[in-house]
Amino acid sequence: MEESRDRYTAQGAAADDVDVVVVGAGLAGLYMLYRLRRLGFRARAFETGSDVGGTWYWNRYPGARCDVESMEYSYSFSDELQQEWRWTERYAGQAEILRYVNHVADRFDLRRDIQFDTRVVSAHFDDAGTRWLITTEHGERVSARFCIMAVGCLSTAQVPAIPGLETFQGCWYHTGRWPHEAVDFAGQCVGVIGTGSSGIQSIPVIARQAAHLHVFQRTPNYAFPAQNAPLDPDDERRIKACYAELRQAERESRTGYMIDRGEQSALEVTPNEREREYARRWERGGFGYTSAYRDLLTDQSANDTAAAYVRARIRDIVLDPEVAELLSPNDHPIGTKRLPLDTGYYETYNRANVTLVDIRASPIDAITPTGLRTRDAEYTLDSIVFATGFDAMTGPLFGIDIRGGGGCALREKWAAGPRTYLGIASAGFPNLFLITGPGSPSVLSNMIVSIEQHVDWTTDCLSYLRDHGVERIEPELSAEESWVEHVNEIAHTTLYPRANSWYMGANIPGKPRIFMPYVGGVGTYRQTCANVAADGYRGFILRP
Ligand code: N01
Repeated sequence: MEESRDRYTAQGAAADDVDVVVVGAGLAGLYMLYRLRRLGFRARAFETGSDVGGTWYWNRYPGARCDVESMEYSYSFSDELQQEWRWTERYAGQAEILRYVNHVADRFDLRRDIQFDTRVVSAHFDDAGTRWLITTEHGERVSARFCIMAVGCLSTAQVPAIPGLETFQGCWYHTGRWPHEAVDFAGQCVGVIGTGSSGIQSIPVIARQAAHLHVFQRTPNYAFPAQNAPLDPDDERRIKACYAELRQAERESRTGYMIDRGEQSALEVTPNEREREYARRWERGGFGYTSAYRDLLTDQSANDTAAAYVRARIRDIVLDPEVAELLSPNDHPIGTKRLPLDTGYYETYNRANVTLVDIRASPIDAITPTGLRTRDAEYTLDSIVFATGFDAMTGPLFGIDIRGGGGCALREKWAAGPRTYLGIASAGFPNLFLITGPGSPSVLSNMIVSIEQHVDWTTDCLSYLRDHGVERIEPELSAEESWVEHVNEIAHTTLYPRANSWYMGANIPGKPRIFMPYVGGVGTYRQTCANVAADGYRGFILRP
């Protein structure tokens, strides 16, 4: 590759030069390394963790499991890989996915380009040299023509600022930073704070181990059965026989995974028909529920029918009517927060050793040395589990001091909300690429499909730049403004903005409320990106 060899010098020492620095060695970083190497780019990846896996490396909490079916939540880039790997369950658990990611790293010999136990603390663009200078927590500096942020969307764990945590004499954990050693809750009184996907997956498992479990719930959430089961070998054979077609269909779909999408309005069928359809989907399990009718995520009255069905199931399952009522969501349309898929969640509240505490009615005042105090009661706890989520999408990027041309900080540019062109790049930050960034389908899709699309698009772009002698690429401000407006406009044609979700930044105090992912669909988005590239990277400024 033709290169300008400007060398940064740091404290008298020459910095290392590569073509591309990749930040993160999760699913995105690994595939990025694979592609870069095949295209002949010299790349180096930095990873905070001690091994590969990203989300699946950190989220080791009891019950952690993927909510996309395992045959679809896997890479498609190598047919040998997808044919040889054997999943054991319909939805893979964390340990199995981590084994898979390790297998991929070994099979394609990716580890040799990854530096583990290394947090990137800053990435600064040098206008004169057209290079990025990346600094790690250990003080190493690497200079690269291109910088690729493969930092994940849900990797900045959020522990709420509850006074007194430092005085707690027991152990506390965050689901997204779970220890590698087994945590044994046997005989303990445990408190779980939070009832999002992580809480809903971990609560049934912790309840089976602990002497007593208190669940501190601020907002009830809809949970839908995963109906997980061992993977049927006939299903596996059938899918493997036509994997290429399945993967292509996923790429062209709305969500990146296969669902049975209803074309009717929920309001044009009879209540009995609706009930049968919802029951059928409940029995089948999985994300397909909010696709039962075409308007469940765009029409409040349609959505109300689907929400009412799940509330009725909660009343069927939970024996104590007061607890059932407390567990019944009523503040947001179903599906406008990511729908947690559960295994025995509501049934768990029938156990004698589980107590649901309503911290909306009686908020947590403080963590105490012996437990937790709400406005009305004191709870003695041996361990506290924070299932309190993440500073999503922007948090991982803001955790690095990213400065573009003229020293402009990404944090400042995005102070009122993320601004990208296609969710891939941001004006004023040349040669910086975001994998599954805000403004792309990302967290609304089968992540691995979106990751592969972004990595393919970005690496094709790098090849194009190399072949055409282009040194520098960044979005035009006008293209970015139009994209941000489009992302926002299309989000407001749906019910999504009605929920206080992490999609909206609403879970982080002070974070701007902007719907961050692109809701227009994986297939449509993919075509838009392909058209931009086919038009010579329309909307980007390319400088020789
Ligand atoms: O986090 P969340 P999560 N005091 O933000 C509560 C993915 N994921 O880790 O709603 C008291 O959804 C908060 O209450 P409220 C998936 O995309 C996937 O569970 O803000 N409570 C809420 O109940 C998912 O959507 C899988 O009132 C506080 C909970 O904590 C995303 O990760 C599994 C609080 C946080 O829910 C995030 O899920 C797990 C406070 N100060 C996660 N602050 C799969 O299946 C927050 N809460 C692949």
